[in-house]
Amino acid sequence: MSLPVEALARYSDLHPKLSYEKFHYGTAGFRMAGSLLDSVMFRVGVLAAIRSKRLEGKTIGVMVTASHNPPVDNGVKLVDPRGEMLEASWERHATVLANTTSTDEFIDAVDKLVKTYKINLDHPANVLYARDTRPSGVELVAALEDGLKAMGANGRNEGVQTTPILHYLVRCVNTKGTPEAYGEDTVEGYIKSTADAFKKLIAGKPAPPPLVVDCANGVGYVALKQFAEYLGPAITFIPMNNDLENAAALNSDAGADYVKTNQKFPPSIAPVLAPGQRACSLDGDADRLIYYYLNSRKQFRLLDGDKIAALVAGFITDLVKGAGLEGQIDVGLVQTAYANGASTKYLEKRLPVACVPTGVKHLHRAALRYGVGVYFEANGHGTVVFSPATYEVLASYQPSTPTQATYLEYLNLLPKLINQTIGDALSDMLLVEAVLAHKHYTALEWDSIYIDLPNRLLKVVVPNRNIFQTEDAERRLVHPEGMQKLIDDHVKKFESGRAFVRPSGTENVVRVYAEASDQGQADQIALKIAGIIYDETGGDPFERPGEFL
Ligand code: G16
Repeated sequence: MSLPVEALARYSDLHPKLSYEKFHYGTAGFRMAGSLLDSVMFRVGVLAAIRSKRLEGKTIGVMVTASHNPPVDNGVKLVDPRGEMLEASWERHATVLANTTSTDEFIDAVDKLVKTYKINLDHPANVLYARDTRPSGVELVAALEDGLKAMGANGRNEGVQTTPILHYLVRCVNTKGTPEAYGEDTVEGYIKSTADAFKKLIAGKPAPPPLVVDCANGVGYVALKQFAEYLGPAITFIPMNNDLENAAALNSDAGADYVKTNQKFPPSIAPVLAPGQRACSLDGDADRLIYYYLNSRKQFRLLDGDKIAALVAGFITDLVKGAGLEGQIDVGLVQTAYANGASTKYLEKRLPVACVPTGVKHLHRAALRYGVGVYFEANGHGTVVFSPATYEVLASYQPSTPTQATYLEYLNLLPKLINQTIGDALSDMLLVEAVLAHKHYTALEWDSIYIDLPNRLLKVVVPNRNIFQTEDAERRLVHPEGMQKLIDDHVKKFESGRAFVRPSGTENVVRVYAEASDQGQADQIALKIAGIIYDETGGDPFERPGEFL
């Protein structure tokens, strides 16, 4: 079969590129105002089909979401056959195709891609896709489908789903009938197997107290309802921010990003929490999870991705030791520069810790190097991955005592509870609740594992964020020249001061992170650096004047 040039041209003409727009496949795919993405979606459809053919018909996933971004934004990312993020080298191809300026140029670029990889177009193309609750998703999915039609690809539309469910389904479809079969390739199958593993893991433990879940007015609420059905009395949820009718409500004064960035309760949650009661927030596509609670002094306390990582890594390390598998299974942790310095200090004393650039794909890759790799970004993205060697050890190990056998049983349940393709806020939430039940921890006890250094996160709108280039896992700037020295000179004036600047991959801003021994100092560092960026680039230090973001 040759490239279907006529169909490509016909469909491509229906989705012309806006001449002024520059697209970039960033941290989490393409992401910007939904109204600008029509041509991108069509081209992503074509690219997904080509990638599938390249992989001899393996199913490729496409998720239409802008996650934590405001409701007017939308986005799209591709998922590789194992449910992981698109291979890095193909991100460049996505960017190239999205930026071709005419149908002819687009078809030439597609042709070049096919020839470069010597892709046999006779292979079938299979693409599984879903979208979040954003209204713009409807038309964008239609554009994506035109891309699939142009290539004669088979599409499987999963409708409105969370991002982690899409990733899971892709892996299940591709491993079906193989020794690596990951599970039943249905949403129901996923929910049921995850819920079953949770119920087994907490059998005999005190039932967790009712949990307030902020659904960010997004698709996470749909999945939470499904989970609740299968979990029955094992755990009770109090869903909040579950308005799916009002599109403008998505992520508005709600959700994991709101809580983490503002370091405060979503306004709707504060009045319903009793002191000590835990609550958690999902984000717009339910792949981030942040916990928090009200302490006895009626203050907000954050339990972010770092605290989740410490809790989970500690639990797994205990299980490995308890089962007598120390030395046979190595547990490691992966963080980014955003990890609170206190968490890194605490964790480094207990297990190997790696630091990588922001973006799930980087953390995931690094975590695969361990027997059990735990990774969490401070913003609540994360999961645990088990290596093939670990699966083998768990399957063949003969425990010597009943206690070891019990720990082994718990270890064997974890891979069934955890979505290993990408972090799922909901399965992560069940994991946290199971660990807390095992450890008999209250929110306060969990919080006390280590004490966070006060910190501040700001965003600065700059004329061109692409001039910001980093090194050392984004901890230092190499460009604009001289800016890192200005930052260093300022930060060294503060005890325990640490700060870094990096361009966002999902928003048109530069992010500033600062931490120090007290909040006033962390704020001072962050503000000063925002000022430096402003002076050097002519940026706007605040997206909304006077407010920390
Ligand atoms: C995406 C990525 C995350 C990243 C976040 C913020 O999350 O998947 O790994 O931490 O963007 O990235 P940046 O600081 O580059 O904007 P999400 O939840 O928005 O898809």
